[in-house]
Amino acid sequence: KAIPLAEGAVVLRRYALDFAENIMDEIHTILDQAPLKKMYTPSGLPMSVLSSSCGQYGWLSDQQGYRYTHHDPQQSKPWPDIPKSFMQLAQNAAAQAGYQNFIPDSCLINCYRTGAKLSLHQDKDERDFSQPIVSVSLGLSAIFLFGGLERHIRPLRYRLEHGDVVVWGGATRLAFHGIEPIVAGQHPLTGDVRFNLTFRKVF
Ligand code: MD3
Ligand code: FE
Repeated sequence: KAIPLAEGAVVLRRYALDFAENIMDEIHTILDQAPLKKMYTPSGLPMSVLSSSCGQYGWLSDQQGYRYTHHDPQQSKPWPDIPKSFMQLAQNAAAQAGYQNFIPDSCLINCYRTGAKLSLHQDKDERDFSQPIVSVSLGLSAIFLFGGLERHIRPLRYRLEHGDVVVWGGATRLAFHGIEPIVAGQHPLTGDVRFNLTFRKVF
Protein backbone atom coordinates (compact mmCIF):
# COMPACT_ATOMS: atom_id res chain seq x y z
CA LYS A 1 0.00 0.00 0.00
CA ALA A 2 1.06 3.52 -0.73
CA ILE A 3 1.87 5.82 2.18
CA PRO A 4 2.27 9.55 1.47
CA LEU A 5 5.43 10.80 3.20
CA ALA A 6 4.79 14.39 2.20
CA GLU A 7 2.96 16.24 -0.55
CA GLY A 8 3.96 14.38 -3.72
CA ALA A 9 6.14 11.65 -2.16
CA VAL A 10 4.75 8.12 -1.99
CA VAL A 11 6.51 5.40 -0.01
CA LEU A 12 5.94 1.83 -1.16
CA ARG A 13 7.41 -0.08 1.75
CA ARG A 14 9.13 -3.34 0.77
CA TYR A 15 7.65 -3.00 -2.72
CA ALA A 16 10.79 -4.43 -4.37
CA LEU A 17 11.35 -7.20 -1.82
CA ASP A 18 10.33 -10.08 -4.11
CA PHE A 19 12.51 -8.71 -6.93
CA ALA A 20 15.58 -7.96 -4.83
CA GLU A 21 17.61 -11.02 -5.82
CA ASN A 22 16.94 -10.40 -9.51
CA ILE A 23 17.79 -6.71 -9.07
CA MET A 24 21.11 -7.55 -7.41
CA ASP A 25 21.98 -9.97 -10.24
CA GLU A 26 21.21 -7.24 -12.78
CA ILE A 27 23.24 -4.69 -10.78
CA HIS A 28 26.29 -6.96 -10.83
CA THR A 29 25.93 -7.50 -14.59
CA ILE A 30 25.75 -3.74 -15.11
CA LEU A 31 28.73 -3.08 -12.84
CA ASP A 32 30.82 -5.63 -14.78
CA GLN A 33 30.33 -3.36 -17.82
CA ALA A 34 30.32 0.02 -16.05
CA PRO A 35 32.23 -0.32 -12.75
CA LEU A 36 31.39 1.74 -9.69
CA LYS A 37 33.56 4.79 -9.34
CA LYS A 38 34.27 7.51 -6.88
CA MET A 39 32.80 10.86 -7.82
CA TYR A 40 34.09 14.30 -6.88
CA THR A 41 32.09 17.41 -6.14
CA PRO A 42 32.61 20.34 -8.53
CA SER A 43 34.82 21.88 -5.81
CA GLY A 44 37.02 18.77 -5.90
CA LEU A 45 35.96 17.02 -2.68
CA PRO A 46 35.72 13.23 -2.90
CA MET A 47 32.25 11.80 -2.34
CA SER A 48 31.91 8.77 -0.07
CA VAL A 49 29.30 7.11 -2.28
CA LEU A 50 30.42 5.00 -5.26
CA SER A 51 28.33 5.40 -8.42
CA SER A 52 27.56 3.95 -11.81
CA SER A 53 24.63 4.26 -14.21
CA CYS A 54 22.60 2.48 -16.82
CA GLY A 55 20.25 3.88 -19.43
CA GLN A 56 20.54 6.40 -22.22
CA TYR A 57 22.11 8.90 -19.79
CA GLY A 58 24.46 8.38 -16.88
CA TRP A 59 25.23 10.83 -14.12
CA LEU A 60 28.77 12.11 -13.59
CA SER A 61 30.32 14.50 -11.13
CA ASP A 62 33.82 15.88 -11.16
CA GLN A 63 35.62 19.23 -11.23
CA GLN A 64 33.82 20.04 -14.48
CA GLY A 65 30.52 19.91 -12.62
CA TYR A 66 27.44 17.70 -12.41
CA ARG A 67 26.15 16.38 -15.73
CA TYR A 68 24.55 13.55 -17.65
CA THR A 69 26.42 11.86 -20.50
CA HIS A 70 25.75 9.11 -23.06
CA HIS A 71 29.07 7.47 -22.28
CA ASP A 72 30.88 6.05 -19.33
CA PRO A 73 34.14 8.04 -19.68
CA GLN A 74 36.23 5.13 -18.37
CA GLN A 75 34.73 2.66 -20.83
CA SER A 76 34.41 4.76 -24.05
CA LYS A 77 31.14 2.96 -24.73
CA PRO A 78 27.52 3.80 -23.94
CA TRP A 79 26.11 3.06 -20.50
CA PRO A 80 24.49 -0.41 -20.29
CA ASP A 81 20.76 -0.55 -21.03
CA ILE A 82 18.24 -0.34 -18.21
CA PRO A 83 17.10 -3.97 -17.74
CA LYS A 84 13.44 -4.66 -18.63
CA SER A 85 12.74 -5.78 -15.06
CA PHE A 86 14.05 -2.41 -13.77
CA MET A 87 11.80 -0.53 -16.20
CA GLN A 88 8.76 -2.53 -15.12
CA LEU A 89 9.47 -1.97 -11.44
CA ALA A 90 10.04 1.77 -11.88
CA GLN A 91 6.97 2.22 -14.08
CA ASN A 92 4.70 0.17 -11.83
CA ALA A 93 5.88 2.12 -8.79
CA ALA A 94 5.37 5.46 -10.56
CA ALA A 95 1.88 4.37 -11.64
CA GLN A 96 1.02 3.55 -7.99
CA ALA A 97 1.82 7.18 -7.23
CA GLY A 98 -0.29 8.47 -10.11
CA TYR A 99 2.40 8.83 -12.80
CA GLN A 100 1.04 6.69 -15.65
CA ASN A 101 3.57 7.75 -18.30
CA PHE A 102 6.91 7.65 -16.51
CA ILE A 103 9.60 6.51 -18.97
CA PRO A 104 13.01 6.79 -17.28
CA ASP A 105 16.06 7.34 -19.48
CA SER A 106 18.58 7.05 -16.63
CA CYS A 107 19.14 4.82 -13.62
CA LEU A 108 21.82 5.92 -11.16
CA ILE A 109 23.33 3.13 -9.05
CA ASN A 110 24.74 4.36 -5.74
CA CYS A 111 26.75 2.08 -3.45
CA TYR A 112 27.19 3.04 0.22
CA ARG A 113 29.88 1.39 2.32
CA THR A 114 30.08 1.81 6.10
CA GLY A 115 30.20 5.51 6.92
CA ALA A 116 29.24 6.67 3.42
CA LYS A 117 26.80 9.56 3.39
CA LEU A 118 25.18 12.05 1.09
CA SER A 119 25.01 15.67 2.22
CA LEU A 120 21.79 17.64 1.85
CA HIS A 121 21.24 18.54 -1.80
CA GLN A 122 18.58 19.09 -4.44
CA ASP A 123 18.34 17.10 -7.69
CA LYS A 124 18.22 19.81 -10.34
CA ASP A 125 20.21 18.37 -13.25
CA GLU A 126 17.12 17.01 -14.99
CA ARG A 127 15.07 19.03 -17.46
CA ASP A 128 11.47 18.48 -16.39
CA PHE A 129 10.73 18.68 -12.66
CA SER A 130 7.15 17.54 -13.26
CA GLN A 131 8.66 14.07 -13.81
CA PRO A 132 9.13 12.11 -10.59
CA ILE A 133 12.22 10.26 -9.37
CA VAL A 134 11.73 6.65 -8.28
CA SER A 135 14.19 5.34 -5.68
CA VAL A 136 14.79 1.72 -4.68
CA SER A 137 16.73 0.85 -1.51
CA LEU A 138 18.58 -2.47 -1.18
CA GLY A 139 20.69 -4.05 1.53
CA LEU A 140 21.70 -2.17 4.67
CA SER A 141 19.13 0.36 5.81
CA ALA A 142 19.78 4.09 5.85
CA ILE A 143 18.48 7.16 7.61
CA PHE A 144 17.12 9.40 4.90
CA LEU A 145 17.12 13.14 5.56
CA PHE A 146 14.08 14.84 4.16
CA GLY A 147 14.29 18.61 4.21
CA GLY A 148 12.26 21.42 2.75
CA LEU A 149 12.54 23.56 -0.34
CA GLU A 150 15.17 25.73 1.34
CA ARG A 151 18.45 24.50 2.77
CA HIS A 152 17.92 26.04 6.21
CA ILE A 153 14.85 23.90 6.99
CA ARG A 154 15.77 21.17 9.47
CA PRO A 155 15.27 17.78 7.81
CA LEU A 156 13.03 14.99 9.10
CA ARG A 157 14.77 11.63 9.55
CA TYR A 158 13.20 8.65 7.89
CA ARG A 159 14.48 5.07 7.78
CA LEU A 160 14.74 3.49 4.32
CA GLU A 161 14.97 -0.29 4.39
CA HIS A 162 15.73 -3.15 2.02
CA GLY A 163 13.07 -3.28 -0.69
CA ASP A 164 11.59 0.15 0.00
CA VAL A 165 10.58 2.12 -3.08
CA VAL A 166 9.78 5.83 -2.97
CA VAL A 167 8.27 7.95 -5.72
CA TRP A 168 9.40 11.55 -5.35
CA GLY A 169 7.13 13.90 -7.22
CA GLY A 170 5.11 17.05 -6.83
CA ALA A 171 6.39 19.48 -4.23
CA THR A 172 9.00 17.02 -2.93
CA ARG A 173 10.76 16.79 -6.30
CA LEU A 174 12.90 19.82 -5.42
CA ALA A 175 13.17 19.18 -1.68
CA PHE A 176 16.60 19.09 -0.05
CA HIS A 177 17.51 15.54 0.93
CA GLY A 178 20.45 13.40 2.00
CA ILE A 179 21.60 10.18 3.65
CA GLU A 180 23.16 9.92 7.13
CA PRO A 181 26.39 7.92 7.44
CA ILE A 182 25.63 4.22 6.97
CA VAL A 183 26.00 2.13 10.12
CA ALA A 184 28.15 -1.02 9.75
CA GLY A 185 26.16 -4.18 9.24
CA GLN A 186 25.61 -7.28 7.17
CA HIS A 187 22.76 -7.99 4.80
CA PRO A 188 22.18 -11.47 3.34
CA LEU A 189 21.84 -10.11 -0.20
CA THR A 190 24.29 -7.19 -0.35
CA GLY A 191 26.81 -8.00 2.37
CA ASP A 192 28.23 -4.90 4.04
CA VAL A 193 26.81 -2.26 1.68
CA ARG A 194 23.63 -0.41 0.76
CA PHE A 195 22.63 0.03 -2.86
CA ASN A 196 20.22 2.67 -4.05
CA LEU A 197 18.76 2.95 -7.53
CA THR A 198 17.24 6.23 -8.73
CA PHE A 199 15.21 6.21 -11.92
CA ARG A 200 14.90 9.51 -13.72
CA LYS A 201 13.67 11.06 -16.91
CA VAL A 202 16.61 13.35 -17.59
CA PHE A 203 15.78 14.70 -21.08
C1 MD3 B 1 13.89 13.46 -2.87
N1 MD3 B 1 20.12 9.40 -3.61
O1 MD3 B 1 20.83 9.97 -6.11
S1 MD3 B 1 17.32 8.12 -2.64
C2 MD3 B 1 20.43 10.92 -5.42
O2 MD3 B 1 19.92 6.92 -1.20
C3 MD3 B 1 20.05 10.65 -4.02
O3 MD3 B 1 21.26 7.24 -2.83
C4 MD3 B 1 19.86 9.00 -2.25
O4 MD3 B 1 19.69 11.55 -3.34
C5 MD3 B 1 20.37 7.61 -2.08
O5 MD3 B 1 20.31 12.06 -5.82
C6 MD3 B 1 18.47 9.17 -1.84
C7 MD3 B 1 15.86 9.06 -2.39
C8 MD3 B 1 15.69 10.30 -3.20
C9 MD3 B 1 16.23 10.43 -4.46
C10 MD3 B 1 16.00 11.58 -5.19
C11 MD3 B 1 15.21 12.60 -4.67
C12 MD3 B 1 14.94 11.30 -2.67
C13 MD3 B 1 14.68 12.45 -3.40
C14 MD3 B 1 14.91 13.77 -5.40
C15 MD3 B 1 14.12 14.73 -4.85
C16 MD3 B 1 13.61 14.59 -3.59
FE1 FE C 1 19.36 13.30 -4.60
